[in-house]
Amino acid sequence: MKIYAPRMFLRTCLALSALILAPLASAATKPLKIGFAQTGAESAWRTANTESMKSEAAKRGIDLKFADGQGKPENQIRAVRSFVAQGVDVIIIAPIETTGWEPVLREAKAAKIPVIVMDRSIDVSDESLYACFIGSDFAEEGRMAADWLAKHTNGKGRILELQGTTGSSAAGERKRAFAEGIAKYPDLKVIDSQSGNFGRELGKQVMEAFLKKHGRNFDIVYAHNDDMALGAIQAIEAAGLKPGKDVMIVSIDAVREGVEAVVAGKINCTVECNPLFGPKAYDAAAKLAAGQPVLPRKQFNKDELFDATNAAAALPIRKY
Ligand code: GYE
Repeated sequence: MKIYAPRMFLRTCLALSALILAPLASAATKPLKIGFAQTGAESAWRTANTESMKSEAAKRGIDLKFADGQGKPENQIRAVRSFVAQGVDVIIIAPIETTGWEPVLREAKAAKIPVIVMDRSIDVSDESLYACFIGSDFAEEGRMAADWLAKHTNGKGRILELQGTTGSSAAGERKRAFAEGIAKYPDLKVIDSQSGNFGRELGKQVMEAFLKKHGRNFDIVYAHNDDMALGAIQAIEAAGLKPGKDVMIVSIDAVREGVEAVVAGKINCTVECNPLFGPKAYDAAAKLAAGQPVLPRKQFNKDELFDATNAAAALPIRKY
């Protein structure tokens, strides 16, 4: 009897701990339910971003609710509201515009659903409305483009600017930081600036309008993304000019086609903006779902720049 007592005690302990641990273990293996409000499908960058988010979710067994905003802010707000109604564990947004988010984020907060702002930033008066930001430093990208241009033009040239989506942090910061970067060079000037909404077709149309308006009286095109630069290249070639030679072209994203255009000598420089957020975003989501904070609260990718000196070597190892 005496011999068996400790054994029985041990057995009881094991049975009890199994009872206690079972629900915890099943909570840990329950797939995370994540709502992702994407901007739309405006560019090659966006396609790579969506791919990264979907494939990484599949790899991790995440139950992903994907909403394509089709470029309309009201669609995104509606999507986030429906994620709240569905009771997802975490919400991720890639905001089209910086403004308009407060009411729906307050609803998510009231429902205790943490929100990750990814890619582009938002303006809110209450920073506690989202848990963390994971994205790119658009101001740094604009600065890098400006510095490259200043160096390769000896601080001289008339610039036509193709802006991204009006109201987006990506366009706003790439414009502002670029303007600041060239401000030290009085002979390097933006002579016209229009939105091409980050799209290839619109980039081409805006460039056609620029060519009609300015004739040959410009030297440089600064596009906020590769898609618009590639559209502009079509318009420039149709006008009988050589992109990369007659017109210097600087853009942002460094998607595969952009880097290929650098190798072909048609884009002079493209500043990288990495779209592969899947792993980082879901690491953060898992932490938040477990009640842990994501630190640092704002995380920025480090981006490179590609021009004639390094594009060819980089091409075979580009992942997007
Ligand atoms: O540069 C552009 C896309 O927000 C960084 O959005 C993103 C931008 C990217 O459509 O191609």
